[in-house]
Amino acid sequence: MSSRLALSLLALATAAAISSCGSAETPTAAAPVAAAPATPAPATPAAPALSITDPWVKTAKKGMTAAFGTLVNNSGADVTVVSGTSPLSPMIELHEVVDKDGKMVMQPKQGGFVIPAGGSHELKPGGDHIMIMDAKEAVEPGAEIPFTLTFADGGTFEFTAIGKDFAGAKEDYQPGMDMEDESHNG
Ligand SMILES: [Cu+2]
Repeated sequence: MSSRLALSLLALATAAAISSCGSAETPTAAAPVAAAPATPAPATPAAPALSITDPWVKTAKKGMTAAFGTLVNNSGADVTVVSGTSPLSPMIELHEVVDKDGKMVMQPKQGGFVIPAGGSHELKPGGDHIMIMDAKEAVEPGAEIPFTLTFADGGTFEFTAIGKDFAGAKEDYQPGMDMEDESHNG
């Protein structure tokens, strides 16, 4: 082997060593974030037209009692509630309280409860209420009583009202009070 050739080989080896050391740098750029799987947005059902705030039922023995709460209309159109049902009683009516010759009496509300678009309608002792005419069992504090309201357009709304003691209203929803005679005949 000539000395020239040996030098050339050494030069090649040296160059190779330099170049392999020169690129020891590791990539620091963060790996691109994997694109999130293209999951379609969950199908959100249209918000129900109606909701109710703090629904409750006056505790009672069997017989008459009433349900209250604030009906809230989440839609852009008026909602009219025309009837209601509940497993508690086969007879549910929508009532209002009116002043008849200075006496507060309750009676079925003609046309039902109208909840204005984007507004609310309060059901409260002494005012509009969901009348339970013939409860088949006692309503205890904390009881959960399901109700279904039906709209004029045939739609329905279900909620659960909670049994609650209440003694602050002028009217009494127990049978035997004089208001019953006036308001529940036919
Ligand atoms: Cu009533």
